[in-house]
Amino acid sequence: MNAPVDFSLRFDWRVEEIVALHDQPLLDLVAQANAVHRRFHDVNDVQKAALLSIKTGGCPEDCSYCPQSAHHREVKLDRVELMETADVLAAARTAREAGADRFCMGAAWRSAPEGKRFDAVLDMVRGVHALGMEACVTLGMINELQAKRLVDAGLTAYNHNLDTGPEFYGEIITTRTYQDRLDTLKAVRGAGLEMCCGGIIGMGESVADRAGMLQTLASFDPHPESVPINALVAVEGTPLAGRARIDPLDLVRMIATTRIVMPKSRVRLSAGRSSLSREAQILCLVAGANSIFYGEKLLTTDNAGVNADDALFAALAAREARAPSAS
Ligand code: SAM
Ligand code: DTB
Ligand code: SF4
Repeated sequence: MNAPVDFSLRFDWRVEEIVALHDQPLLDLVAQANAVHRRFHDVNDVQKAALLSIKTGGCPEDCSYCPQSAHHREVKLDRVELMETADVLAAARTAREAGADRFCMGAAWRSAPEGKRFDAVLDMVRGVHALGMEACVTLGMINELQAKRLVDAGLTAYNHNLDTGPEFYGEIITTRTYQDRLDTLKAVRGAGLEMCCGGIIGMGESVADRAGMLQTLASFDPHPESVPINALVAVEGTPLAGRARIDPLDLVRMIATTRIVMPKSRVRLSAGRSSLSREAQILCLVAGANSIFYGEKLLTTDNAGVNADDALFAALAAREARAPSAS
């Protein structure tokens, strides 16, 4: 017999409960996640979020997965200082024309700077907002005053990932703590911004670590409005370069579990999509993902590509009625 599906919004999930959900037979897990998804969302509404790196490389943090860390000198990456606002807005316009609903801007900073550069980011946010798109930024740590200024400029959401569970975190990043991340998230919520917060799988963490991250995320009341789930893109020159790609079905399990513990959130199938087949991506959508990064590039690495994505959306659409064939 199938277990009854729990549709309640809970903020008190225990790690063991999340592990048990995650590890159940795959078809039970996907069926539950899909039932929760249908209860809370229109399953045909898949958000397209465009992503642009507005300041690239040279970051003082030592995140092991990240090609933009200045600690990883072997990575082949050109540093680019903060882009001109006009160029950012031209990219936003192109993304809107291609069908993106949200425009996300990422900067390789440990924390958002004060002064001219922050003012420039505020201008970018104002411009994206004026285009009628949702605006999201990820600038590293911010305080509540900066968060409030971003709200006034028309920002929809702030992205700041926990990346992994609290116990594994120290294996991946040593230059800032889990608590630093939580403090920024508090500033984000305190200012009334939507919270975009998720993490990465495939860095060598256990299922309990993945569940630990979901438990922390699901303890926010309300839950983060969006939850990006990234599969590690193992970039040459980073300490995680040698890591094998995760099994796509591990991503399906992670997405399904995320959907069940945070029923109302937008779950974003994020980095790593370019190595998934069309069918694996569709399985992720069946398991509760309802947003993707759309565009040729993520921040510094290749994304799935607009042509492949247009084909993906075409495959998802209703089929035109066809005349019966003569043969
Ligand atoms: N510097 C800011 C910060 O860390 O908050 C913003 C940019 S940072 C690149 C945003 C997120 O991208 C990280 O928190 C991480 O989850 C994700 N990310 C970075 N490199 C990645 C990789 N190689 N594979 C998968 N996700 C990655
Ligand atoms: C998120 O969770 N994933 C995006 C976005 N938020 C900023 C970034 C993915 C980066 C992948 C590696 C790269 O392209 O540099
Ligand atoms: Fe810097 Fe963000 Fe990359 Fe960490 S993830 S090295 S903070 S750009």
